[in-house]
Amino acid sequence: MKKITYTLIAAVLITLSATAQSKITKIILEVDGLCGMCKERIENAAYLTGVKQVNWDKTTHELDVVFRNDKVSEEEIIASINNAGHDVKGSLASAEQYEQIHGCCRFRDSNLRSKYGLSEALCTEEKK
Ligand SMILES: [Cu+2]
Repeated sequence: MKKITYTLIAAVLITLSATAQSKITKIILEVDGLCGMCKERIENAAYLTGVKQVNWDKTTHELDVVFRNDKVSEEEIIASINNAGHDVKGSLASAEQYEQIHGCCRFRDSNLRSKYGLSEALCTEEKK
């Protein structure tokens, strides 16, 4: 009986410490994009190991990310999105990274933006 009690206490302690260690973080990033193809590209880029949930809203441009901060960092997620060619508020994609973006997804193009009813791009330097 004593042994069972100790085993139970040990099990409870292990469960408690595991819960304390797995740190689930939720962040919302503003990510520029236009269409459903952008959504797929952005979400795939953000879905790194340790990321539990991603959802980019085409209208609000908000990307919800739920991740384990002991497995992956916010910086790594942002870097991956930039690497896929998309601008994140506070961290724009380089010209080379943006170059990979498909012609119909050129979210910095002011003509395309107005077609989608979008206001000014996060990247205001380059209008092409
Ligand atoms: Cu697109």
